[in-house]
Amino acid sequence: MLDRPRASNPDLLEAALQGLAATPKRMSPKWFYDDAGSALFEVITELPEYYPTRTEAGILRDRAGDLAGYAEAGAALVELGSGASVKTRILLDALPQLASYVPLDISAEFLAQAANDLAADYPRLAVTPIVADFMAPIALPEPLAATQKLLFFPGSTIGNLERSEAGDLLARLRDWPNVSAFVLGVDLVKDTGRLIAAYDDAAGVTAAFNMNLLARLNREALADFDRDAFRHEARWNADESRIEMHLVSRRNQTVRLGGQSFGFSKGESLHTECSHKYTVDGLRKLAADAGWSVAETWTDAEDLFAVAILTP
Ligand code: AVJ
Repeated sequence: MLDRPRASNPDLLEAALQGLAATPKRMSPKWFYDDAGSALFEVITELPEYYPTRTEAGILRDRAGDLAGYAEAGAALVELGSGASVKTRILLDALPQLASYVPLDISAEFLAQAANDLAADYPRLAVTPIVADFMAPIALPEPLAATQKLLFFPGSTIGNLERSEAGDLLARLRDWPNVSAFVLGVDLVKDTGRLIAAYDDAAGVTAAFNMNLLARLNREALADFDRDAFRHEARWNADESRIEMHLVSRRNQTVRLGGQSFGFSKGESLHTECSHKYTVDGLRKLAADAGWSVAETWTDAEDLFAVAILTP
């Protein structure tokens, strides 16, 4: 047998081989979230420019009293894309009747850590994390299917999906059995300068978060990206009403990955993320088209962010 180097992450390698061969070049934002990327994202959520996290938490704290009616005793809180599970605590504090917490996340280690921390702070709760990519269909373990569920999808993570994919996901969740309600957080369309600043912060944390993908590709997918040869860019795409993150090549260059070569011309970008922004009406329509009833749409005083309460 030849002793050739092997990619430590064949799924990432395969995704990168496809994404770099595409025009324009692109990668799914799900690849941001290795341990370093997940930790950088937590730093982003505390940046002065990054308003979504603290704004959504404020809405949830203000409305916590109104949430109590949406889950019966013994219900499970099921959170999609749970990350560090910070906002979860607001719901758990407001809903003492919840008996279990099921965080779903793509980053296994981060998920285990967050689940452990939460379980330690809420001894009443059965915490059962599920490593899953919510972009793909999720099989519910049997006991969970039969339990009443309050779904929680905060942070405007749904904004990473194309509008049609977001509709598909909402429709799939609508088919889950025994759901009492769905708490969905969505970032709103606003002044472009404010949006760009949130994705290109002065301290450069979002740039580091974006560039971390190149480090990950080098480490896990046999690539030789020169980080100094790319720069972070946040763009507002008005036609699609979304922020896009790009890694823009500073010069003509060739990158090796998994035994293949990929040319980048100067100014060419690797498109790494879409973050779609909604209007409240657009959010209502998205949910209604997927078969949900819209019970509430709560916003903050500045209309930066919306939390919708959907019912089956
Ligand atoms: C986790 C997808 C909600 O789109 O605002 C933050 C990710 N990217 N800064 C977002 C992100 C750059 C974030 N979501």
